[in-house]
Amino acid sequence: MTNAEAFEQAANVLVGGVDSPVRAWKAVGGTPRFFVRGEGAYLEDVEGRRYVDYVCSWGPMILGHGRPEVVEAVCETARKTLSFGAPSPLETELAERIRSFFPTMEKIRFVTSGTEATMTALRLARGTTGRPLVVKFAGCYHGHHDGMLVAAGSGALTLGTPDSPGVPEEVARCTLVLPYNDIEAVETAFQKQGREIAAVIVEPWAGNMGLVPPLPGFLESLREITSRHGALLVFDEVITGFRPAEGGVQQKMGLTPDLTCLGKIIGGGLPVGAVGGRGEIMNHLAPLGPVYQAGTLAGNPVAMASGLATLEVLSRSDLRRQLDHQAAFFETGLVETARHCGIPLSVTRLGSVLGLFFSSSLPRNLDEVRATKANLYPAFFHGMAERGHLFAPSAFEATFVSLAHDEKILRSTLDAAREVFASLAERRA
Ligand code: KE4
Repeated sequence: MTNAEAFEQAANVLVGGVDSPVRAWKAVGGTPRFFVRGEGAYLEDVEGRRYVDYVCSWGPMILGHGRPEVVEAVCETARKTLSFGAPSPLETELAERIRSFFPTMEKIRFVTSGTEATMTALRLARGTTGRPLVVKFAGCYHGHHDGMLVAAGSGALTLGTPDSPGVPEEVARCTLVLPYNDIEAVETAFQKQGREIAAVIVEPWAGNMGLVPPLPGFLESLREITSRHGALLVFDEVITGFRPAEGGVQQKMGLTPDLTCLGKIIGGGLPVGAVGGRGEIMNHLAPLGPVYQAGTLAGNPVAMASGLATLEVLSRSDLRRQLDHQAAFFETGLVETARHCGIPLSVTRLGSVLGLFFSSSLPRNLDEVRATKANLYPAFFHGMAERGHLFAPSAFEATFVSLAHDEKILRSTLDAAREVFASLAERRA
């Protein structure tokens, strides 16, 4: 079977042939690859072709595919149960492990996706403050629940408008969308509507428009403003959790959000999300409090075992140092290779997650990301894919390096990048 045949057959029953839109390659064109096996840094498609994988399932596969400790933990647990629908010590064990790295997550609730984690966090914020509005930032993605599928209103300070059919105006109007890194806009919003704002939700490093770092003082100011106005600060660390350090950005920068959302890595590839924070907030959740939330497979034992095994391997300092060293090597190599070929490329890096921008300067918000030469990205993507190196099928996603991406593999990718950058330079000449 070819990828084209697999795609045609899939599209006959799955909407767009996929179960998540970005996988359809619409942003870069071409036929998405259908995979049958992952091994270390590699994926193998239905045609038997192998690719070095820089998507890593959008973050969870930080150890690479098929890491023995994780597979063994999953198999051992699956032999006992696939799901209880009742409490198991594994949930407590993973929650305690997470709290040891994220002390701000005094109490935790597991869910089965990052979307559910942020949805629960914002319901909690509204439920505990009694306020209707939340603030998010353009270019940040917090999952697909209605209140987050909102575009900035006509003026930056007007209430949101739906960013997808099916999102009621009334819901969208409860979300204020501001420019990332624009603390003045946040200050003004709170001066005008502070009494109505329940929370500010932010990706502390924005991983859904490439990877855009916070400007110095941005996160600290968010903390000060929200505290001053009695609003909650929600860190969406679904991507950044365990990347720069085991305690995410909040540990790296010594910040204390009121609520934190995690996902991806804490499931090691199986469906897990988590929301956590001070007990005085979290205890508003059912069954202790009135804020309802539930889930059939929340805290699934096999997923818990996968997350525990993943975090155990990640806790080995020698391996974490190795991962960071590999990612730093890759970052430097990409910048130097592009410069050698005369291609404007800026790269950001947070531990082992990177952002690639075809621009000589680093963007600070969505408008500046859009102003980069993202039109070069599809040619880059396909040039690399043809050579067996698979990056995200969208310029607005991050690039992930796993523990399995050793220097030999990274060098092979840099060699391919040199050829692709050279061909891009020729086209531009
Ligand atoms: P999920 O519901 O997809 O597990 O998590 C939503 C989410 C929440 N917060 C952040 C910061 C996220 O990045 C995500 C999901 N990330 C995307 C890729 N950037 C998932 C990939 C996809 O949508 O197919």
